[in-house]
Amino acid sequence: MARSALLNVMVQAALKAGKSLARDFGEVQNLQVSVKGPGDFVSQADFRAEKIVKEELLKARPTYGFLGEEGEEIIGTDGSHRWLVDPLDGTTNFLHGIPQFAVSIALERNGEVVAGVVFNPATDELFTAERGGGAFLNDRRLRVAARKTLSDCVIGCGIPHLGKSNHGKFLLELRHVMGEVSGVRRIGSAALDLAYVAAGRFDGFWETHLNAWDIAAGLILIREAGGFTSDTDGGTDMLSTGTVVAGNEYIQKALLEVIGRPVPKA
Ligand code: 2AM
Ligand code: CA
Repeated sequence: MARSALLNVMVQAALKAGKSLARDFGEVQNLQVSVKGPGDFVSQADFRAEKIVKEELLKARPTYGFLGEEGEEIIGTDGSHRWLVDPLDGTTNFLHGIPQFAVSIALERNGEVVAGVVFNPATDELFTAERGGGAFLNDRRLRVAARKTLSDCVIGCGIPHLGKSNHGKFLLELRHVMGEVSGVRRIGSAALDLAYVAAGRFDGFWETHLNAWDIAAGLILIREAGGFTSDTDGGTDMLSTGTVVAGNEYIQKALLEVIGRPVPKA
């Protein structure tokens, strides 16, 4: 597997930030038992990781724009390139000592995602993809799962929580999906969920109310692994709508149809 210089920059930034997160994750496990809990500490861990990623990326490409979850957007002098970065996707897991979180880094060129890296430092799994070059988990080439019928499939999703407005809509989608598939899973990191679709671990995935930095890297991983993605309207505007439906060519279509079904008659 030959990585381009740009992808190497992204990988180095993800590994360095991942090292910082892994160290902080160890501390979270200690703080877990205190009454106050590790809340403030986790916000610090988040900022530290974003700072590392930002420094690494801007050192290598000083003219590119940068949009991260934590800070103000930097508008680059090179108007055609922008980094989309989530330094800690799966914050709730991290806070609770659950080892399912990731650094997610994507590169946009003229509004299109051309490279992506998702790194889970707790499992040392590094997912990478660049346009036309395929998708990889560490050194292994990835391919989406080949199952063609929903009844054989394990489908990932995101579940809304306190403060989100879409509880009723999600329950309706889940009601339709769970009646058609062999299992539904919820990891809690959209970046990892999408990487799992690319790796064939999940046959499909859907979630709404996401941000561009949660999904940009995962979307190219899936595309380069031979999979398909759309927003919940069937369009290609996932980064702006913050909604994703993913799978191979059969399951993506089937899932889109199932989650869009109307309320059943009583
Ligand atoms: P985060 O962990 O970086 O917040 C969980 O369903 C997925 O939704 C995660 O990828 C999570 O990213 C993302 N997400 C986006 N906005 C969120 C929010 N306001 N609260 C919780 N999760 C959010
Ligand atoms: Ca996120």
